[in-house]
Amino acid sequence: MLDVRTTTLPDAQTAPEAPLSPTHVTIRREDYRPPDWLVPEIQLDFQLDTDETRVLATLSVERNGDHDRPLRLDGDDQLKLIAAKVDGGDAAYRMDGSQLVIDLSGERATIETEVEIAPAANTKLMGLYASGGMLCTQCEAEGFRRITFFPDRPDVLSKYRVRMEGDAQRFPVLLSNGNRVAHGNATDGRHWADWEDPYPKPCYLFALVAGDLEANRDSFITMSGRKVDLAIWVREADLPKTQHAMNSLKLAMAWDEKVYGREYDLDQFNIVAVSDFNMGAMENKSLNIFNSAYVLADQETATDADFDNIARVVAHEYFHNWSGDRVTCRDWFQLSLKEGFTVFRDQSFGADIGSAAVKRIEDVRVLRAVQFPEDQGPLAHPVRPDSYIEISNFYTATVYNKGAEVIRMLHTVLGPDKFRAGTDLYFSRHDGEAATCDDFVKALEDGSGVDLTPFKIWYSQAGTPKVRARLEHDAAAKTATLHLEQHEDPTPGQASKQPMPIPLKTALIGNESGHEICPEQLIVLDKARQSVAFQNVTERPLLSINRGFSAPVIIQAERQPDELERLAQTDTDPFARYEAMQDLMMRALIAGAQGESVDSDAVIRAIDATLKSNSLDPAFKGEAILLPSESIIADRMQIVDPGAIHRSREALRAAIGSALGDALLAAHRSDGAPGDDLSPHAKGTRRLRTVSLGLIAASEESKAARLAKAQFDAADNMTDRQGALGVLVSLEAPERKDALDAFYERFRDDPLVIDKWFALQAAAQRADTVDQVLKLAQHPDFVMTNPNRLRSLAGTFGANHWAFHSADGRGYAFLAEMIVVADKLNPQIAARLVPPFGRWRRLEPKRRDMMRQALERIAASPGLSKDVYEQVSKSLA
Ligand code: 0A1
Ligand code: ZN
Repeated sequence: MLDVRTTTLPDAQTAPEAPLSPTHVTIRREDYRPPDWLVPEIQLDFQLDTDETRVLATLSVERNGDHDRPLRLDGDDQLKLIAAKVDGGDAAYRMDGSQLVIDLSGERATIETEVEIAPAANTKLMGLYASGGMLCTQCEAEGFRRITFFPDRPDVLSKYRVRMEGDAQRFPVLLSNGNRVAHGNATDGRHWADWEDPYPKPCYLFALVAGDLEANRDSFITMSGRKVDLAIWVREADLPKTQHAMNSLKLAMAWDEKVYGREYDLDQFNIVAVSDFNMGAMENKSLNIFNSAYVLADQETATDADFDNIARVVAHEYFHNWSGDRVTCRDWFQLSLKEGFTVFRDQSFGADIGSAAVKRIEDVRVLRAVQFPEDQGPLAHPVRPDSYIEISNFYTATVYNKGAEVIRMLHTVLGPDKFRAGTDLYFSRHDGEAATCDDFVKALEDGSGVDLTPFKIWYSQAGTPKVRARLEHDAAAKTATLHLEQHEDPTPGQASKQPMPIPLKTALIGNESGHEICPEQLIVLDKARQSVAFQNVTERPLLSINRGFSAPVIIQAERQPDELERLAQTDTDPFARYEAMQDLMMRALIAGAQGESVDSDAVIRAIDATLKSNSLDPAFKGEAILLPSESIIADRMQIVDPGAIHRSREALRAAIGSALGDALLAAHRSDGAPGDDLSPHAKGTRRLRTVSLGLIAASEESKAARLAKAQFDAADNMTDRQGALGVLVSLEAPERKDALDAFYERFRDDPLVIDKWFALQAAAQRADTVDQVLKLAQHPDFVMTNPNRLRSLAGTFGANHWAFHSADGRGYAFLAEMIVVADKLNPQIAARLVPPFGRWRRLEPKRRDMMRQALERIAASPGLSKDVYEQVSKSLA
């Protein structure tokens, strides 16, 4: 799973083809060819050691089709080849780059290779690497070639038998995929274990773990009555923090049976937490490996958002057992086949176990904060990309989150029953296969009997469509006409665009009655322009459109502030109410940023009514009164002046804070949320408490500092503590340093909490944030080799719009330097820091030049990885 944690502040920023390079090859989807050789079986033998591990691989290979091409096994400069044999005799092989090439005359052969690798020196964290004394693997997308020579592509499926041997003291636990079939002691204090996975799988799903770990054990009885042993493996001291992950796993297993009819298929399911991990987690068959941030939680150290993220990611990886493992991808261009679908599944799970309305708002907030900018910038690509230089760069919000929106639209147009018929057919038709996005849509069509051809354009056309909407009312005739127009801007490599089918859930709300005078209907806008007529419009109608965010588009609706204000109070769809508030705020914020006069009264009245409403739950209130972030405002502007946007937003926050001081204080003080209560109501109460505090701080700094320090000191949970600190870090008050120091002292031995300490300061809304961040980069606890730590400082800073775009250019210089240094250790993580630079074209001229120069400096640095090269060259193009 991607790690898309946005910043932790309650009211902060949320988080053409590249020029040809002689060394970096572009891979194209249209060049796909089935594999020349298949590998039905593989036996791996590991002699494990942190510094030097030996890997003996025995592959049974079979010619695939009628051709005379040689066997090509992918490798990597990390592999030291010791020996290679064909059918027991020395092989005549040659190297072509990092590929091992062997000419074979027969239809099948047995290939043996022996290599040596150095896990402790593996800072890329791809392949076999060391983390905190243990050994673990990460093979997706192309890490298996850093373990042994193999056709490292997802359409080569093999049955795996694994023997692992290592020091019994240092590695008492030895895990791999499938079932442990034998184990025993070897000489010299070593021991071994044999594992067999009965399900053929691509090598990206291979996993191995060796370490000194303890398990939280439990079991699950499947719908057919089989008992599955569950284990979550962590360091002994962390065992008390694993119960939430275990509960989430069991909920997810039951949910997938109920909603998709999918049962778990092995007798064991293991999760292992590691501290050094490039992403969120990985769905290796029956041996999921997790970033410890998505496993470990307790009341004192984890926020409500952390608890929710753990449930989400545990479910996501578990759901991959079917959408990813049993049915996998033919090639990496099809990544969204498993990722978009699995994100849709984890989002639906989250909606079912919590508040569906709030979950939808949160998911859309992430989409807008991360995917919309991607789709509108130089790194825009379709959900199913056409080409890549480095596939790791395509684990993006477009493939994951927009991919999930595409599945959601298919679900919307088919309805739940037909959708389920389609997914049943998909799983049975393609079980054990490597499939494509087209296969998925075909199965939905065949299962439902509905032609989905027009929707396929969502896989191939990049960019976020814009929809203009204008409602015309004829009071005398009691009719209304909705005029819709769609527009798609060009994106790199796609100069001209086709209209797309856009499913818009739409209703008309009566301005006086507040009722649905025309009930919700699904309009599919599939032409450039379209009009829809409504009858029996008995009062002034208010347009409620894209309800539930039924399509991932930007709606530009002609609605007056008074109409939005009314919709914010009356719309029968909670998402549309939220949206009306956002729209109202956005208009005021853009006007302010453009130096126009701002009417903040409508916003203030809408927030006041929301806070005082008896029918809304606190979680919804907390979301609804949150202003759009500075980067989301920037996305809506032609020319971006980050300073002007910041001032506009702060001015509106201050106006709200001073006008609604009492209501905000009441919301801040609302109690009834003890730290061990994780119900939606308690979580919402905590959220609203801190969001309100943030608005109070915008108008009364010293009072807010006192309140925040009191919240911080009294907190019996991390949500309140971090929330208070998140407000304090942006203030000029003595309480700030006291709280930061106290937090550090208390949690200095807990790396996940110290990540928060770094992130909070990197997200601070202060004039001196760049200075603070530069200082933090010199802090003894700042280590570049740990992806979580690097992200908490550099990643959070890149998402802090005002600070990153500091007028003197030092924000750009800092992040550029971080990228260049990180690239030497871990190119994948370095490349993930590049996207904030993609906005340079729309910046005011001074910043635009400085930003472009920073990108050029990165591009000119010697020995750049293909990961960073691809992102930087595309950003400059
Ligand atoms: N498939 C995983 C995400 C993932 C991708 C690449 C990785 O390599 C560092 C790790 C994880 C998921 O979606 O859960
Ligand atoms: Zn995934």
